[in-house]
Amino acid sequence: MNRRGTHGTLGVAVIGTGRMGADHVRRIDTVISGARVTAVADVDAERAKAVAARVDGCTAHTDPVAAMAAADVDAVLIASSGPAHEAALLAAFERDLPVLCEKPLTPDAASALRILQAEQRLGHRRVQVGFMRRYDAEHVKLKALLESGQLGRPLMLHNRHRNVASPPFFTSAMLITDSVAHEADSTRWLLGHEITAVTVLRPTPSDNAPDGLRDPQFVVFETGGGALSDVEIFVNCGFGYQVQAEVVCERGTARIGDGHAMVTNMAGRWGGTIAQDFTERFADAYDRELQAWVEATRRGDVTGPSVWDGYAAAAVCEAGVRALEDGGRVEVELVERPALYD
Ligand code: NAD
Ligand code: ISE
Repeated sequence: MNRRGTHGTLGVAVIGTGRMGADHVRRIDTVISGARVTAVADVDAERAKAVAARVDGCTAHTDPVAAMAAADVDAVLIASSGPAHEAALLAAFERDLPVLCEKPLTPDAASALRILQAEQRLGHRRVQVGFMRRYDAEHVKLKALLESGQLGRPLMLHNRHRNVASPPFFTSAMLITDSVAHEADSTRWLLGHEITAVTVLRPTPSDNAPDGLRDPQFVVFETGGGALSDVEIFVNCGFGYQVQAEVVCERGTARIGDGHAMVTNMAGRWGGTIAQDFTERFADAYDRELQAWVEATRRGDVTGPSVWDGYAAAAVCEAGVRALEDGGRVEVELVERPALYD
């Protein structure tokens, strides 16, 4: 069914008006075309009201279900905290509303599997998961190069994922479930194989990490194609936000994320600047991600990272958390991939 809404544009209910939710509301309102925010919901009533007040005709709610039932809502964008995603997804499924769900789909494999089963009961795909790296120009270029076969078969992928500082609620497990979730997806997507096992090595924590936080960590993914993918995750590096990847193939290598868009020479030094957070580094990717979702939804289609991708990433992260806690290598357990996601 095409969804163009009563005013010719897609009416979107945004669930969760924190950092990402508020940024997505701004994006829909002022950057992308074909959609408008008609309702927002946040358990923090003041936050919801403040965000709604910036958008003409937008209503504010504390209950996500009330926002989905509000006038002129054709689709839902879920940007609440990870543990709240399952309830919001199931509520959207009850109304058969198209969804863009921020990563992680859900924080663990069991709840992600429940979403996979619920979408199968609907009988059609309804969800695009917010793995925005798939819309980042450098990642798209790297994927195309790998698919061209020019470099030969990928042997190793080296990833570096650094944040300036972690939020106060961050736990050692969240370095995997909230941060490395991105590499779980980008590894599967770039290499075209499922991740089969995870090992997590734990260097002595940085003195700059909050007490008790295991930061940094070094994660190794084994993949079904035989290639290895390693991830340095360091969420209190202090100096900037960096997401870099280098793939080593049989006939060459390719590297992205160095941020050398502009190099300056001044006073006997050369250099550039480093982005300070994801909203800066991935601004264009989020714009393209949302525009793609709106366009697909308006023509009655669902594209991009699927519930299967969200479930697979959750299963990889769950194995990663066990590897972090117990040490050693943990195999990833996946159910059989349903035909809906072929
Ligand atoms: P945040 O804490 O700033 O915002 C979350 C908001 O959700 C808060 O305002 C909170 O009150 C609200 N909330 C919590 N439970 C709710 C519920 N049951 N119903 C309605 N609202 C509820 O967090 P954030 O950084 O904006 O992250 C939100 C989501 O976006 C998370 O899933 C996170 O992993 C994801 N995220 C993605 C990226 C990315 O690069 N793609 C970056 C940051 C965050
Ligand atoms: C955050 O939730 C994100 O998704 C960012 O992209 C990531 O860099 C960060 O580590 C996460 O906490």
